[in-house]
Amino acid sequence: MYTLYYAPGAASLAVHWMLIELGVPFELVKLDLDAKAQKQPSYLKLNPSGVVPTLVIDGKPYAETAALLMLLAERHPEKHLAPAPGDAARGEFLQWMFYFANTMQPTYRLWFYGDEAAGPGNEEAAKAQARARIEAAWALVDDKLSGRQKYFLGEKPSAVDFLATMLARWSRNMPKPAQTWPHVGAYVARMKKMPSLIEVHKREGLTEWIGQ
Ligand SMILES: N[C@@H](CCC(=O)N[C@@H](CS)C(=O)NCC(=O)O)C(=O)O
Repeated sequence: MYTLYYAPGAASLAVHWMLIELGVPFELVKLDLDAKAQKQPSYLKLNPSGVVPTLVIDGKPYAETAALLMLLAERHPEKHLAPAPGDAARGEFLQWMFYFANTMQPTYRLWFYGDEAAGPGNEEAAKAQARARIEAAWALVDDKLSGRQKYFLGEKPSAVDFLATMLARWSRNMPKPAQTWPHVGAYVARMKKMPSLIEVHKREGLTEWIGQ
């Protein structure tokens, strides 16, 4: 049994979306981030970093969005959301999962939590750095998507697409949203047609971005 601790539109969205796509039973626990529910002692026992998501699997809590996507994909191999070890596509799969988790996602944290990285009063400088890095990252991704494949690994979606699409969504109110790049724009338009992505927006009460 799965229990996902989440907040609407946060990093938990990719995991919630994948649970829906997998069609497995799960429970949700919504956290109010503005009320700092993620910093309460009871939650810190599950996730000592005090962030969402946390996914409890058979009573044991696990964290880190990209790891959770990889774990879920591995636990449900019949859905083919991750190439198995030894598969020719495995290297590219790992590369892009780590690119988004390790290179791109932290720059969004810098954008949304500028004071955390640069100290109070330096938020604007941190955001300017973050913006430049996020835009450079989307330019690189645009180049990758300029080939003819529909998804990151080819003709079928994988865990990479769940992470990449969520990160593209996060740029929606930035000066240059990810969809501004032509190949990313075409990719995002394709992803937005995925019924499970539309469904997770409904379930989290999110109206922005998905219908645009
Ligand atoms: N590396 C973590 C980052 C998670 C994260 O930063 N989550 C944000 C929401 S998108 C959060 O919980 N923010 C509340 C806080 O930091 O207090 C992951 O990928 O799961």
